[in-house]
Amino acid sequence: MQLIRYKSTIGNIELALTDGNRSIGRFSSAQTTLRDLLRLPATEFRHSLEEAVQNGKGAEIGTPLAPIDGETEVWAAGVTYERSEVARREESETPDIYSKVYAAERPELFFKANARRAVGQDGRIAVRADSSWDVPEPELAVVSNAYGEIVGYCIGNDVSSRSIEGENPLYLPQAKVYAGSCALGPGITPAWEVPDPYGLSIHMRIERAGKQYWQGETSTSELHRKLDELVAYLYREDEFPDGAILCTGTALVPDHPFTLEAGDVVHISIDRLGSLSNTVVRGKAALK
Ligand code: DO4
Ligand code: MG
Repeated sequence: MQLIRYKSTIGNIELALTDGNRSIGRFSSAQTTLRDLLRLPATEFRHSLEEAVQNGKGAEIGTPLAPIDGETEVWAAGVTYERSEVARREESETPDIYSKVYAAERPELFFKANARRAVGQDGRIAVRADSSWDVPEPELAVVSNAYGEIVGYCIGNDVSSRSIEGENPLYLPQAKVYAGSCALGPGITPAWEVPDPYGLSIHMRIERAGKQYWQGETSTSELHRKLDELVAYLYREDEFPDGAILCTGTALVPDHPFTLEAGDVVHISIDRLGSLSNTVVRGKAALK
């Protein structure tokens, strides 16, 4: 089951529960938002979804949207897989900060996006016009409510500039946060339907000019941190009244000289969470 946000044929933004493509549940109020649900404790969140399934199927699903609204924030963790630690050391003039943070008790967490910036299934993602080395980062994203409880999971793409990050780690916000840098989707799979989040395979395929150009696979079993520990650090000294979506780091980093190009299509799939596909454009003007 997935909690999907979509635009209906008459232009309303609605939520539905699906089994992939078909609606299998609807909320009693068409005005229910994800933010409303993320303000609930986990037990009530579950009850709302179960009640929506009891209400029976809803209207046909329209255009999919990113599963985020209101003031929910997207954050991301860095250097949580060995592959990421090695790749950052290779690209950086200050390699030891990456080995230190990989081993440290405190994780690296950074702000990534908000609802306005995130795109969903089939939305366009972007590489910066002023960057020369760009990659997608397929990540398991953890959805937590206002109380810091993990209520679901989705796929996240932490699209990043490696040339800007590699030049100086203080440029991280510019390498990570810009128009078109975040994709989420296809929907939110409830936490109780993912009994082992440390046993999910993650697959990424990049298509260029209609042909497969790069592909790789990994598993969340390689994750060097615990998901509840990452979420606990995020909520330690901050509040998220509309919940948060935390991308938990990448283990798939295409080797140099791979760089994303306009027209590439990035397909990410994660066990139990479905798949997320996005086409790449260069520069914010191309997103309009
Ligand atoms: O330290 C830079 C960010 C690393 C990152 O985004 C990742 O490991 O996924
Ligand atoms: Mg990342």
